Amino acid sequence: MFPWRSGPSWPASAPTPDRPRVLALYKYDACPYCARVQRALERLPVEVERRDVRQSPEWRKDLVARAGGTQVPCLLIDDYPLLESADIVAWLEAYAARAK
Ligand SMILES: N[C@@H](CCC(=O)N[C@@H](CS)C(=O)NCC(=O)O)C(=O)O
Repeated sequence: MFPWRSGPSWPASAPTPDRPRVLALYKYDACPYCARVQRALERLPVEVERRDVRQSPEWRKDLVARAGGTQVPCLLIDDYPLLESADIVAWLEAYAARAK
């Protein structure tokens, strides 16, 4: 009836958050959208490797290769690059909830 209220907010092509995944966050500290994701990670019991694209040109190159651009934050879920901080936080919340 209200399709926009049902289902996840992230792209349907993203891996589902219902089982263990390998996670990495491409970010840099001056980015407010990255800070939003990092704040969520402070309260969620989720292990995420941090990959700072300003501290490491290698991680920046890796981000471009995987996501096709330099936008951060980008959450790598297994091999899938999820963009948009709101979608990333929603996905991480669902991922944290799966373990409960
Ligand atoms: N709507 C995006 C905005 C992300 C964004 O604008 N990130 C900036 C850094 S604060 C960025 O990556 N700019 C470089 C680029 O887009 O290539 C979100 O909420 O994640």
